[in-house]
Amino acid sequence: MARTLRQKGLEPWFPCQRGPAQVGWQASQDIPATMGPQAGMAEMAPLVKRVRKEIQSSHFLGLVGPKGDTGETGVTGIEGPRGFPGVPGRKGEPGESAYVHHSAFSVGLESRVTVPNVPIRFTKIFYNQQNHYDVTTGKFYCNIPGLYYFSYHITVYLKDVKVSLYKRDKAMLFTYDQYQEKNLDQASGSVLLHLETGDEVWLQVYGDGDSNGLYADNVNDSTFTGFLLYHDTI
Ligand SMILES: [Ca+2]
Repeated sequence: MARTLRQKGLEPWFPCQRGPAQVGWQASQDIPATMGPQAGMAEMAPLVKRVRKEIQSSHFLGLVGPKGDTGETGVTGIEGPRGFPGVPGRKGEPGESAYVHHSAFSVGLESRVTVPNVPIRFTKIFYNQQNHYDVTTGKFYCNIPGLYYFSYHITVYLKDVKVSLYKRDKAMLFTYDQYQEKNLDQASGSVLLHLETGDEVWLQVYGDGDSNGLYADNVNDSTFTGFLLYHDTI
């Protein structure tokens, strides 16, 4: 192709020498002696126009230009389809048996209390499945550390009643009821206590022994109840 262009009187020309995009061909016989690489755009315009015309008529393709800048990031595509379900996880470890955290009792008097200042023995069993209440001693023994609820409901007859709920040889709760002649009275108390393993809880008449009017018969009960509300977390 260069030979064909030269036959047409064109010579290669680099007007500004800034890059291959500005390389072209011009009619050698039309280049003024004063026109070189430093020629102004106004002087070069006619020659550029003629060169372009010659290039178009000879189907001349210019040299490949420099690579352009990177384009902007495209729009985010649509979400893909849902994946397959994962593999099932391993079976968990067996949990703690709920039974180990059971502790409850509910017992009642079967006869009048006559002995003061010793644990009252409640021998009528409403519930004592774990045997944490000892019928022979009249004491509840803590096997599970935690928070416990205790309550007692006492029938008062013939004498006043002064009764205390003890924990580890210390009276925690006091109840005093004065007996009214020819009448039946009731006395009661309840409390929440935190117990450690081995703690003992019981009811006991306090005072000089003259206030032991706790009473029970076939139609009048006196009861003592306790149960674990929350066990301590380990
Ligand atoms: Ca009373």
